[in-house]
Amino acid sequence: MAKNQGSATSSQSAPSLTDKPGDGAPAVSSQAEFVVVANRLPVDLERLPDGTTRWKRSPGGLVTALEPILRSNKGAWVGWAGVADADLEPVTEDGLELYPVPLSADEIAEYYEGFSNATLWPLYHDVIVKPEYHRHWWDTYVQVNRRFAEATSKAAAHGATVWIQDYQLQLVPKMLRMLRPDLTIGFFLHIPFPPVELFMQLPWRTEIVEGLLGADLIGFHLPGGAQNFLYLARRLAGQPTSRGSVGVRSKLGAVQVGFRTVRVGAFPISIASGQLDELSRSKTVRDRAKQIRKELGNPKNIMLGVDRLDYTKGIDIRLDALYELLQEKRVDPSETVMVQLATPSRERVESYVQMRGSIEQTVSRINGEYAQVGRPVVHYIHRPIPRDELIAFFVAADVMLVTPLRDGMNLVAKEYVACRSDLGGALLLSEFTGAAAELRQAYLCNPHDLDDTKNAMEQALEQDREEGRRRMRALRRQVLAHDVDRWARSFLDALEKAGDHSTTVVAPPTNRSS
Ligand code: GDG
Repeated sequence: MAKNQGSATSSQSAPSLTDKPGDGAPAVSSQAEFVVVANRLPVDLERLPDGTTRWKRSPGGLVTALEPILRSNKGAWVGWAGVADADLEPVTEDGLELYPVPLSADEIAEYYEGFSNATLWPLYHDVIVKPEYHRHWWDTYVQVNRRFAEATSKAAAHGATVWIQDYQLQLVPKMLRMLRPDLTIGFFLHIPFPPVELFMQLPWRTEIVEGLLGADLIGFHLPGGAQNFLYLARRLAGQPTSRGSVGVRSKLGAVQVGFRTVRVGAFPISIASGQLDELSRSKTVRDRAKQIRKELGNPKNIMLGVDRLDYTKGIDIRLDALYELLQEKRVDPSETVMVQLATPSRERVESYVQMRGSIEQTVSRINGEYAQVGRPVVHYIHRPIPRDELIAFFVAADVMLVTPLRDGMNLVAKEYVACRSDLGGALLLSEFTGAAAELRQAYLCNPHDLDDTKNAMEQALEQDREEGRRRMRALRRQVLAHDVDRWARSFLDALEKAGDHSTTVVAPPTNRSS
């Protein structure tokens, strides 16, 4: 993708790109039978120094999984283009129909950084950080969700199937159903759904539950999330309120909302494991992995962390564990190196600014006390790195550190396993990730228990080669058999069954085996 569209007449703050036929990118021809709705489009609008703009592909698991389905079903994607105040017409880019939803700078601050990432994100992740409840953030969340629903309503053909993604858009299912009762609507939550005691804090808890109940199928990573939701649906949406809630009855896997049945289920997401396995076997990646080991001084053990810099990921915990193991001389700084790749994330949200400061202090403290000149113990990189380079790091690492306090799934754990066709390496994995339900042969730890985390880290560092191969073989069997393609198909199959008023069948892509 990333073709220069060259059609922008952009001002510094507000690019206005109106793609018409003949402007370089073809306009969208007709309504779509299958529509994906996500906060972000699978492409970002990039502003070039000369003032023009272009689409740059932002690859992610979701795009990889859904692209073949989109292509074989006249699919469209509704989402924000990543730039404030950009007024963009629907456009076909590299064969994908894109419906950009505009967001103003204020809306980004209140709907995205505010309600999504400083209210919902911490609330849904066990209130690791205190969620902030602001009425004006909520108002903007409602306003933006309505805009997404309206854009989707325009994009979808009669009887189409719509798949809405994640916590930023929890009101869209109900709003869309009111606009378009003919559609089959699915919703998938990529983060944990919290237990009732936490969810009940939310001043707008009833509206959120009712918003989700607009879908025909609501998917979570784990059965626990589905159960939490079922309980809340009965408790919140089941009682008649001044807002006029409808009566709700729930049983295992389904909620009865008036005459409609809403299905609820667990669909653990995965990665394009076959593709990653193949890439990691290439000579270029293998050579680069060797070179990385050499650049790090060929230490006996390389430990690796790969995360968005987020307080849920437990980066501080793995650093504290390493620090204490060094203090207790259970880890030798002359033969152990840790690499932490930390992608910048949500840098304007206050709790992220504070967390970054404290992590960087711990890195300095460890290096200050244990590094030699030219030989840091912790290598900390705070910028995104290219995909191929990331794969080479996975191949090079002896121990992968995945220690979140709470994580919906954690794809990094699965990516590491997919990259280890040599059966080398060990995975340290927090019990509080969705991935831990599947990756039982990892070195599991409770990240709230520093001693337990230290012990598991030590065991992973000292694992016997044969034991390591046995564990990795079992982990790989799970990850290679359950890939992201299988995830998408299982959700869409269930959605098709759930949407009894549907006239559309979402066909699987023709070029894949099942
Ligand atoms: C949310 C949920 C759930 C990271 N740094 C770089 C880079 N990455 C890639 C990883 C991985 C992805 O980003 C991160 O995915 P995670 O699943 O680990 O975490 P979240 O971003 O929090 O994702 C999570 C997920 O949604 C899917 O449902 O699993 O629980 O929180 O693919 O490899 N990629 C590149 N450079 C980097 O520096 N190229």
